[in-house]
Amino acid sequence: MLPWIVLPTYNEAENLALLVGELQRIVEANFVIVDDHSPDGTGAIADQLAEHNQRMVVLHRSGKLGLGSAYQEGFRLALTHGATIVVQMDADGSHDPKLLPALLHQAESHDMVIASRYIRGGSFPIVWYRRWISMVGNYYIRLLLGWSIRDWSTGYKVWQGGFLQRVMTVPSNGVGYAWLMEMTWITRKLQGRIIEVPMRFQERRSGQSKFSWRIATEDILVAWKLFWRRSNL
Ligand SMILES: Nc1nc2c(ncn2[C@@H]2O[C@H](COP(=O)(O)OP(=O)(O)O)[C@@H](O)[C@H]2O)c(=O)[nH]1
Ligand SMILES: [Mg+2]
Repeated sequence: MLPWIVLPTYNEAENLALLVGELQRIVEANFVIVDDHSPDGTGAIADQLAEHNQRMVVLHRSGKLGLGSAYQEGFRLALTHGATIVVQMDADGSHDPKLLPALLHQAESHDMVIASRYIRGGSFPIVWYRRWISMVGNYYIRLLLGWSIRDWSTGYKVWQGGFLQRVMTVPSNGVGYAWLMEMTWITRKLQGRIIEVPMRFQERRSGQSKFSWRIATEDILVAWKLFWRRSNL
């Protein structure tokens, strides 16, 4: 069974085709692109790509509904098709496709594989204030939710389909980036087998980040909610 790669997009017109091309050279896979009616026409580019690839499905949503909710829809679709391995990655070129074979290899013996910026060998060479926000934010999440995970907020992960199905049945709070951390928290509570693999994060290839203070606030609030939930799933 081929892996399913889920790519959420919002204004990634200049990045999407390049990324899909790179991925196709590296792995044979099914694709789900979840586009939130990007004003820059990313949705139409996704449709063109899908015309030439029978293994690609494009989900068009009515508007910008959040990164976490885009992943949830993409994951559900992949799982409905019986996915045994599901890949989660950004569509802006920050997550290196060349790392994917190593992540897939680890997914043979783990339920969730984290591409991690914060273990030895990982790095995060982006503009200083974003690096600072991520490092401080991640430190704060580790204080609340646990030291055993080094990178709580990465968006590059590989899941075993059966385990992901279980994780998806647990109610979650986050609809934005906070959901990334929440999935890791649920995985730990379900005693999933987790491994972190070092990743050299790259600056996005083109376009602008959708990160905002509203998203950061959601992260902080959800981290506290999870802290108070403790072991209650
Ligand atoms: N479908 C969808 N994709 C999103 C949304 N917000 C961000 N993305 C995508 O999620 C990925 C990560 O977003 P990005 O702006 O690069 O965040 P950053 O890496 O934290 O700066 C990119 O592929 C975005 O296009 C959203 O609301 N809906
Ligand atoms: Mg990015």
